[in-house]
Formats: sequence, C-alpha cells, structure tokens
Amino acid sequence: MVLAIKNERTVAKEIPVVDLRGERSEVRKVIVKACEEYGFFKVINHGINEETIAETEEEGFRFFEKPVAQKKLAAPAYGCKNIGLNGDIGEVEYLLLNASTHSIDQISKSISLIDPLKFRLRAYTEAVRELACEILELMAEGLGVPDTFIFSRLIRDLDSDSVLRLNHYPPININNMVGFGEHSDPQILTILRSNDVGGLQISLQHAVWIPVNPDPSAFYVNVGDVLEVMTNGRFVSVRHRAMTNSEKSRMSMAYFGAPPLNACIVAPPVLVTPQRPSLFRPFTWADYKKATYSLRLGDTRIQLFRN
Ligand code: GA4
Repeated sequence: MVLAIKNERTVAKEIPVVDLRGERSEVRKVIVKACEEYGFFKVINHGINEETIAETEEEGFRFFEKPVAQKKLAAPAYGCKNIGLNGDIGEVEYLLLNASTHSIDQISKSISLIDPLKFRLRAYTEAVRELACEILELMAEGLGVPDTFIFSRLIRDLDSDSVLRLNHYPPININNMVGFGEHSDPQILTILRSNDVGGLQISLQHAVWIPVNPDPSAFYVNVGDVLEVMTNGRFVSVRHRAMTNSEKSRMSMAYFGAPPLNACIVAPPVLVTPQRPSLFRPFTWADYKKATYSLRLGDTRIQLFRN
C-alpha cells in the first residue's frame, strides 16, 4: 500500500545529546530541558556493553532473514504489516514481546529457531531496563521530586508491563513510504536504537518532521504518555514515525518501560501547584492500555484523561 504524503515539511534540527558520563547536576538539567522541549534526546556514553548490543542485533537480523512461514510460527509475537487491532498498516515486520524475563522465556516455546535470540534478548532487556531506570532517576532529581525512585520503581517492579519490540524495515523501491506511522508511545519511557540506517523522524509541530540521524553507538530516548501525565504535563510525549528507504534494511530495537497494570498514574504533589493545577485525572495503566488499544495508532489518547 502506498501512503501518499502531502503538505509536510522536513526540517534539520539538532537533537539534544545527553552524555551520561557528565557531571550529574549538569546531566539532569540537560535531560529536563530536552524532555520539556522535545520529549526526546540522544544518550551517549550509556555504559551498555557493545557486544550485548551487537549480538542481539545480529540474532534479530538472523530471525528476520528466515522464510516467512517459519517466522509466522512465532506469532502472535511475530507480526507483519498489521499494527495494533484497528486496521493500522505499515511497511514493517516485527517481534513484540513482553519484557519480563519470564515472558521472553515463554515466547514460542517449541520453536528452536528463536532460541539464540531469546538468549540475547534477556541480557539486552536487563541492560536497557537499567539504563531506563538511571535516566528516570535523573529526571526525578532534575524535577526536584523528593522520591527520586517514583518513576523507575514502576518499571523495576516484577509485574511491570514493559515490552520489547524489534522492528525490521526491508528496503522498498519507492521512497518515502511509511514504515511505522505517526504516534506517541503510551508507556513511561522508550529506549530505542537502530542499525546505521536512517528512517526515524520526530515531530514537534504538526506536519513538520525532523529526521533523526542513525547512531548505532547511542540510544535515543522518548518520553511516553504516562511520563507526560506523571510530570503533570512538564514533559511532552513525542510524536514520531519511521520511514522506509530503497536501499538498506533497517532494524530498530525498542524497550518500552511501562508500569504494572494496576499501578495508579498520578503526578507527585510537588508537580501540582496553584500555578500549575492537575492536568489529568488519576487512572491505572490498565485503563490507559485499554484506551490505547481501542484507538488508532495516530490518535492522541492522552486527551481522554484530561481534567
Ligand atoms: C506504539 C508503541 C509500541 O510499539 C506499542 C504499539 C502498539 C502495538 O503495536 O501493539 C500500538 C501502538 C503502540 C499505539 C496504539 C495501538 C497500540 C498499536 C496501536 C494501533 C507496542 C505500544 O504499546 O503502543
């Protein structure tokens, strides 16, 4: 399916960069500013073992190279073109897994073809979860929230509903095809990386797109809807999409840090003031997830929870 794209602009803009080896007080300042202005930033010197990343990526590619009939044995974790439950389509194939160790072990139990990948994903998921927690703690500090574990606790919880997604965008002969359409991530925080092929774009303004340069040595971080709510709108959940290209395969790996289903999503008192009254009503992650899956990919579900 060719998706015609009209009346859009692509502009060059510097994406904020956070050097995790920098001075802590400076790092948290840069993070807060990036989350307020972009809801998006790049992390360098993240400390995650290069081999863990490279081997996971290799196994991911090895999986996507298999014949379709074999990949389909990994359904429902494996999907092709269909996104969500309401008819969204993209030029993408993917593996979508619950990110708890238990669930990674459970995927397609009988399918040995996925075994080496499962093994890598376990180590990879633990590493990116830790990175997400470190960033969330810096955010809480930067915002002056006394309980600095307020965000990270939710994704460290054994019942956290976090997911891991491998997206594969095969090259397509037509330029400017939508691989994964415009949306914001519903969860708390997304930790994303890709091989050295571009395609990711973010949007700060309707119909204006900023291409994000691929950097396999770095991670990109997206603020999700839940973090927008928990910061009472100080941080913005960023709208983004992935485009395909006509030359090279792109593979991205995204960890979506989410709360447990029964967690109550509400901003801490320090972020709710007379000057900045509460923007959202309290709800559970289960409520939010239900709303997310009842809507289309590009819909802004956060509006449903406004006061
Ligand atoms: C976008 C972010 C994650 O990839 C995801 C996606 C989910 C899915 O593919 O099943 C959704 C999409 C994402 C948001 C709206 C709904 C749900 C597809 C869709 C149309 C796994 C997630 O949590 O939300």
